[in-house]
Amino acid sequence: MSQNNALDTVIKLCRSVVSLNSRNSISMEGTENSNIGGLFLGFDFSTQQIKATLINDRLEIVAEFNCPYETVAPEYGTTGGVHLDVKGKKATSPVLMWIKTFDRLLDEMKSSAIDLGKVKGIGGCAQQHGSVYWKHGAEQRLLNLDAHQTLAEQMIDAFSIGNSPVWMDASTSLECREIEEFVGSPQNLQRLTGSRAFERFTASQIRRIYKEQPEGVANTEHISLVSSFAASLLIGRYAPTDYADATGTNLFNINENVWESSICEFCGKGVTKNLGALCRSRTLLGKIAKYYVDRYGFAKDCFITAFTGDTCASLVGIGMKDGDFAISLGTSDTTFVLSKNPVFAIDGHVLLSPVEEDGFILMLGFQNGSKVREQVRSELKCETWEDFSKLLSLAKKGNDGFLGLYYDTQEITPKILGRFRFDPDGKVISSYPSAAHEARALIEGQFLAKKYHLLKAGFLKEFSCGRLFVTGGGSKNADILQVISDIFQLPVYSNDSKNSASFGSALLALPNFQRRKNNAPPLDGISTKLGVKITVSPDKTADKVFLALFATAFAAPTEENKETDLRGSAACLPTFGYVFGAALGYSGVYGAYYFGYYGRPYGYSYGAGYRYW
Ligand code: XUL
Repeated sequence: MSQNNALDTVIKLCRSVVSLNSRNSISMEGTENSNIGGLFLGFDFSTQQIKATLINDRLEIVAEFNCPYETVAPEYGTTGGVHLDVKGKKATSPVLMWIKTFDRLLDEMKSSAIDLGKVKGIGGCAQQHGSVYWKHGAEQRLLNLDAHQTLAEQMIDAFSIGNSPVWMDASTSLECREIEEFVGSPQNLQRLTGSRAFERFTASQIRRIYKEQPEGVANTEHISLVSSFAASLLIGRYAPTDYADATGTNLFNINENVWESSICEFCGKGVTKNLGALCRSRTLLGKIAKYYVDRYGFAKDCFITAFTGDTCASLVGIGMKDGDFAISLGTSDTTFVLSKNPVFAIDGHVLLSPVEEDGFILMLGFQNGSKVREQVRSELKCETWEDFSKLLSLAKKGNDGFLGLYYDTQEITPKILGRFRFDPDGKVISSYPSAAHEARALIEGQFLAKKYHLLKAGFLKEFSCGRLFVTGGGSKNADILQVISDIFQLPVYSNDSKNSASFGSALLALPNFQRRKNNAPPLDGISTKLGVKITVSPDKTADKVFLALFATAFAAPTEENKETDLRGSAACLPTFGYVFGAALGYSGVYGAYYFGYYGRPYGYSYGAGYRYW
């Protein structure tokens, strides 16, 4: 596609989103005439695109924009914004591609009917864990941005590492082990930073870059996360990293709220200094840089709130409260629970909440989310999700016992790669009796696995009283929501918007959401504002079917299969077959689970009457 065609596409895309919202909420003309007290803007620098949501002070969405990197900046040759070397497990994104796309998004906003001078505050979020390496002298450039040039033109030579590692990277297992050894054990690291070492987390990425790219490192004056990088562009100087996103690095001491300098320095000499300042989530960073006032017509007293991780912003965007739990269906899928208690499950993450200062997010990440769903959909020759849904409906709930686990790129939870199809006896098969079985095997497998890992992490009891939210692009598919509702046996709350992260970011720019001492943001009513409601309810008769399938899939290893029982973290897969009979019995009232981590099994049992099993 030529650049001009690409630009046209983006313009059409952006315009159509604006006009769509004009019809659905408040028209652009309406905005001009309705004496609105001000507008608030939220950005989401996500994996495949930058999104922006503009709201008014009644929390109504005025406009949404969406610029995909691949379309705006095809010359970088990414797939969905990422250079993915599946074999080497490396995943990076060009920093300048992000900046060029941001330039384009701002141009689009300026050429729409929106008066950017009315924007009173800007908040933002980004994909978590990625890191950006600024070259010596880069902050000077930020301080002296020239309104006659694009950001990309001015920042062309501002990065010491041109390709930033992103959260999809799985290539740093060695560095993860080194970091865990350095602090004594995975458990020690988790107690200190909220997570054991994960490949996608920033610490192991920095350590590898410091080993492999010494020249780039010598030229580095500052390291940002993607969120603080984006905020830096807007305030025209290095922005601090907010606590919530910092908890996704393995570098932040969650007990003392400081960079853990021992780990930082183990990853690379001078890293503590290069990471710079931290701030509490929702802190007001200061005014927008003059560049945006002169070039785009923003008001000079437009304020920027600290940017955060996308998970953190989206939980604000759907109004989640303590005890609630969410499944976010995006490029990756994530599950997260808001809790007042940190639960240190070895495969899970404890992040600091951006909402309440004494709150935590208990999170599990699943790398193979919508990309795999899209891939299988296209393999099954379904042009649309409606076609896929039709296929799904041709197979019964429980899929006659057929199940599949599809990990096209190395999975995070558990650490595994490959596609695994099972027949009702648990035998590995290469294909299913029908396309409908394949569609259902994929979707049921994805959510049964999530439930298993949430249980294993001990997060389930945390949300048993809360609401189950499903967000992200995939949440628009009612049939997928029904599978989730049936598997979890809970009503599902969702809404029509795919953009809870950028909406949440816009909320964070509102004065009463920003941090003032240790206030909590007023989340009451947010769910309703965003149209979040119960969209599907569980089919109670499906409970039994899924109990059986679940127990079959994730039953205890036996003497015969324990060598190949892959459910633990190091290598994990459900093993079927050997236990089929026992599983059906198990699915009644009593049960005992045994699962291993690093080859050390431990027991977990549920008694009679336990709600889920
Ligand atoms: C969360 C994670 C992903 C990215 C994607 O830990 O790795 O959800 O934040 O945006």
